[in-house]
Amino acid sequence: MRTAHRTCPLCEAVCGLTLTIDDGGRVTGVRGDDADPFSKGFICPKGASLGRLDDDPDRLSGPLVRRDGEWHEVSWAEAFEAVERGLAPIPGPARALYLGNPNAHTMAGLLYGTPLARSLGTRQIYSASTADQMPKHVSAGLMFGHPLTIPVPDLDRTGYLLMLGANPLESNGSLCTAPDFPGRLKRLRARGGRLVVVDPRRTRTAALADEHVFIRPGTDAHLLMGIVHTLFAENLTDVRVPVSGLAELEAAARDFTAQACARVCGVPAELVTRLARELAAAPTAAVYSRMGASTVEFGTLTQWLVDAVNVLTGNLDRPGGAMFPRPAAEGPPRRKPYATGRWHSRVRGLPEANGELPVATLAEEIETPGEGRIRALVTVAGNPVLSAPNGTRLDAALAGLDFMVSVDPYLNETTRHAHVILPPPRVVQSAHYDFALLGLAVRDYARFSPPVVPLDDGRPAEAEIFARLAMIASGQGAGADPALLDELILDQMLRAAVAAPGSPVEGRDPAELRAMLTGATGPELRLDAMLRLGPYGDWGGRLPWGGNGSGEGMSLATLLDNPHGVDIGPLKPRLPALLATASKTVELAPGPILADVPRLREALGREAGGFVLIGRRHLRSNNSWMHNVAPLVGGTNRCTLQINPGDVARLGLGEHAVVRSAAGELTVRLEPTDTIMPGVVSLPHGWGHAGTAQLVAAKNAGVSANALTDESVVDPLSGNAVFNGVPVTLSPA
Ligand SMILES: Nc1nc2c(c(=O)[nH]1)N[C@H]1C(S)=C(S)[C@@H](COP(=O)(O)OP(=O)(O)OC[C@H]3O[C@@H](n4cnc5c(=O)[nH]c(N)nc54)[C@H](O)[C@@H]3O)O[C@H]1N2
Ligand SMILES: Nc1nc2c(c(=O)[nH]1)N[C@H]1C(S)=C(S)[C@@H](COP(=O)(O)OP(=O)(O)OC[C@H]3O[C@@H](n4cnc5c(=O)[nH]c(N)nc54)[C@H](O)[C@@H]3O)O[C@H]1N2
Ligand code: SF4
Ligand SMILES: [Mo]
Repeated sequence: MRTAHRTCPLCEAVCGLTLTIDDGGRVTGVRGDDADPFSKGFICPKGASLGRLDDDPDRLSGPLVRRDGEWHEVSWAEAFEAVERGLAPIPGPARALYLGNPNAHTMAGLLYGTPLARSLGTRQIYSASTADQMPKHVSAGLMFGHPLTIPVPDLDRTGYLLMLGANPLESNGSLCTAPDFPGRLKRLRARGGRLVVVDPRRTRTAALADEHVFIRPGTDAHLLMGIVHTLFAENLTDVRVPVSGLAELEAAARDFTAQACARVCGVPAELVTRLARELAAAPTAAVYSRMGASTVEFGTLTQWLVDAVNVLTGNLDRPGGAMFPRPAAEGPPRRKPYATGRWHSRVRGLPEANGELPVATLAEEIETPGEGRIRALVTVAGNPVLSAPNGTRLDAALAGLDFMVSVDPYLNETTRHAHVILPPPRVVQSAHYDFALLGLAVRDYARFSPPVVPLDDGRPAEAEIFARLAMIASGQGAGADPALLDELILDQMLRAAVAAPGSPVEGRDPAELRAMLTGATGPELRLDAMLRLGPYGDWGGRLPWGGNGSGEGMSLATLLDNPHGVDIGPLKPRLPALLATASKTVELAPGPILADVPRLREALGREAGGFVLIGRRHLRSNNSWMHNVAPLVGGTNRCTLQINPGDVARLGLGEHAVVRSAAGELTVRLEPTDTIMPGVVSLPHGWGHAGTAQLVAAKNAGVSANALTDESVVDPLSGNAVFNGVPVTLSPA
């Protein structure tokens, strides 16, 4: 028996865990790491089940190859050869890549996703981002110049938090890395701050708030426009950062009076004006929104308005407001201003964003004949059959591919269509650094976890699987040495750094820098380089990393010496230096966004009628892939349709109902509850388990919400899927 420390990879809260490991390398106990300066011992039921997840007997222990409908266990060498045979005959433009959500939590996904995408030689790149937060990337790109320049609410210091479409008591937070989010919200209230939650359901987060506001799904942009209108109309604006487009924003908001907006949202007009006044009057305030206000038909407009309100109330980039983290492994600044639509999807002509096409168009890109039709697909850590809009259609499309390879620990609804499945090693056998999430954290903080248990003989790390796939895709063959790819990438990184004017290593010799790097593997060497080049790095970073006066710069060795993590301190103002827009100001009225405002204006005239569907998350679940861990399924974690009891009575429904949308129909079990607005129904996603090798999940199959969501409707600016506010009809089963 021994203990080991590791960051939890299961959600965005990056909690430190202390694991008990037995002699066989099994995880026998998990608790929160009290010595972690950021999470301070916090843990949730998912983190506590990490051992069960790690030990799940249904996880694949080695690669599988499908021949004539039968699965065969093969060696790793045979599996990579099968990938080469399958991929080589298919030309680049007919290949596609889908990267799922856990790639945001693995070093492999963040370090090799882009090299793999490039080596496939295609523009058919997809990810879970267009089923999630792409509207935020697009609004941040257009307003601040970089799609990752995303402000987070300064949770620990703010005096007023307006939260729209987020439920951190279940999700533990998203695009806002904050271990023990519930505790931080309670402390906000305890210090006299105010929390207002806007949600069509009275969630656990809403129950904890000072005020909960029901809103008709999909109408947050109207609510926020009403607030912007009021701020201008009542002279409440207090802009403290350099901006462009202030007058254009005021003009855009002119028709959106509190009365006009309130009608659409189903909220009282007095509330819209009061929220505007409270935000303006609060000593510090932040507006924060997530999934519920992103995966909607006005997703990008909503995300833009969130930050526009933060600017107008003087709260952007100030302590207690909405601030920009400064992560230790921050990359070099962007040079070219941000733009979307540099190319368009082949079938529907949807714009590229961040180099990706919308997952809502993936099925038709596979089905539709013609040049550039997708014939081969690589998926890594994704289950789009359950997570993409109209997953039913995608399920059928995947069955028609010439070749598919999936990197995933499970044979599931998506990977069953693959010809080759390559399972990554266990969580505890992988090193961990949160390249993405630490850039969204409410404190500047860094933590690296080396593997807790060594790899089994002959088993590749996930980074090596990625590197091998990339080398096969670029024609170097199944036998190429993956270390060569890491050296190539390191060389490019160091060359760019020494050539960049003002970089801490400007003019130095890349070979000399390469010789200084330490790390046991390619990913660790690359992390070391990024830390040393970063803002606190020992190659000339301008701040002491720990604020402890040591003056020592950050490197991989620093993090290995501090296994519980390093607290760098509270967020600090970063504007205007961070801005990468052409004007070097915050763009309050970017052209593409203004061009979408008429659509919002037209919707002012809409009459509410009929039912709309929204989603739901549960603390003991995670999208589609934790339903095979017995302690996490059952109880309240069930696939039911929440509906207001008044609607049940009015429609004469029984225990089940048939739900129909433009895309499909389902028979679902009802859960009447007055926590949901009349006219709104809520179904969690990620259920509908079928055709998998997961025994527990099969017994708790449920139905897939994405049999109802409609892939033909997207947020036009980002191409993002619309999961909330889907029109449906209900009838007795
Ligand atoms: N336990 C658990 N944690 C998770 C996940 C999980 O599945 N389970 N998933 C992870 C992932 S991938 C993500 S992206 C994050 C998401 O993190 P969050 O966004 O915090 O999570 P959700 O529970 O989806 O919260 C969305 C809320 O929006 C509400 N809503 C729906 N439609 C609307 C609308 O039109 N307007 C408004 N104002 N509200 C609306 C819903 O009722 C819901 O309460 O969670 C992550 N963490
Ligand atoms: N209706 C509806 N649909 C939704 C949502 C919603 O709220 N409502 N939410 C959307 C959101 S926010 C998201 S992010 C997407 C998620 O969409 P996806 O990412 O496509 O789906 P997940 O269910 O997260 O699938 C994750 C997969 O990764 C595998 N996996 C887990 N860990 C690892 C690992 O370390 N390495 C590898 N290689 N594989 C791993 C799991 O076995 C699983 O197959 O779903 C979206 N879909
Ligand atoms: S809150 Fe998230 S990071 Fe923390 S223990 Fe739970 S799943 Fe892991
Ligand atoms: Mo997500």
